[in-house]
Amino acid sequence: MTQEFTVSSEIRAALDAGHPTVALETALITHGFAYPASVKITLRMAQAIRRAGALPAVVGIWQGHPVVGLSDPQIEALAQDNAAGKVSVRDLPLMSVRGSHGGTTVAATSVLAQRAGLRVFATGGIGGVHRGHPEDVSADLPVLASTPIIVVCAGAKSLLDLPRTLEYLETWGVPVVGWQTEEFPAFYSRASGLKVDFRAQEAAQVAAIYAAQRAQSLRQGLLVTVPVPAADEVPADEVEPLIAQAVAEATAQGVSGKDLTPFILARMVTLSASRTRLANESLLVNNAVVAAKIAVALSQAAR
Ligand code: PSU
Ligand code: MN
Repeated sequence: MTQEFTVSSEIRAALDAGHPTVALETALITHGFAYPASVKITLRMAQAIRRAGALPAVVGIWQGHPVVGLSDPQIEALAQDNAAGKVSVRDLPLMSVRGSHGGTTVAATSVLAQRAGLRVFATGGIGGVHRGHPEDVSADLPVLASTPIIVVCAGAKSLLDLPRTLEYLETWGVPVVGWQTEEFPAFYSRASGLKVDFRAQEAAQVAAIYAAQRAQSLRQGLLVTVPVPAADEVPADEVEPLIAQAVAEATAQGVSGKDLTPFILARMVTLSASRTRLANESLLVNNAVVAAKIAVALSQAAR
């Protein structure tokens, strides 16, 4: 039997030594950003994680095989491969037969990273319940409900149905922690009008919640939501009409399923004259730093 997944020697050594590590996804490379912005943002996140004292582990599918700790040349090749797939959990076994490259979503990245022994993962926005299509629920949500990993994000994009997304997380027992905020952030915007379950002021508190979850034998993950830095936010009243237009275009063109999120993201960048792309990049780097702080706090708690 082939190996379930490969862990790079650098990440293996860090895990064995109890050194802080942070997982990164690759769907944002293959489907979130155009080349070469896709590579640049991932390398910026990786660098921010290293500066904050942790080791980045980029997760993706290389020639059909899951890898935790892709090399920089592999990241580059993945980003340049126009045929690379968007890989969620249901796609993992299909990829092993296809043998092609793929970018892993929050769902697939969480599963692979957690099994490799990582406890923290930094991303942009999680998938959720789609607005107007409550039957389209991202696999990110059930995975969060069954995978003990800390996912650091900027909330969920307001193109989703945020109240329904939070209801799902509540039903399935996933705590939603606000990073120095009471309010659930809405990705491009800091405000959503919705509340988180707990406000954490520092990384040690997040590490303590995660430790309590484990001590209580809970299988859920922990969602940490960090507002986009104020200087780079696109306020909700500016984002809303763009989302409405992008969603209407998707419906008119029959875009659905796994293509919906990438389609809307790409349209948002065009419609906002790249302001949403800048906000997206800013929040990704910021989330990487917060995730690294949490990873460091987890390592210190273990000493
Ligand atoms: N949010 C972003 N950019 C992205 C994604 C989410 O800001 O590229 C990706 C993530 O990988 C997430 C996925 O897991 O979209 C959700 O897709 P879907 O709704 O098809 O599950
Ligand atoms: Mn979907």
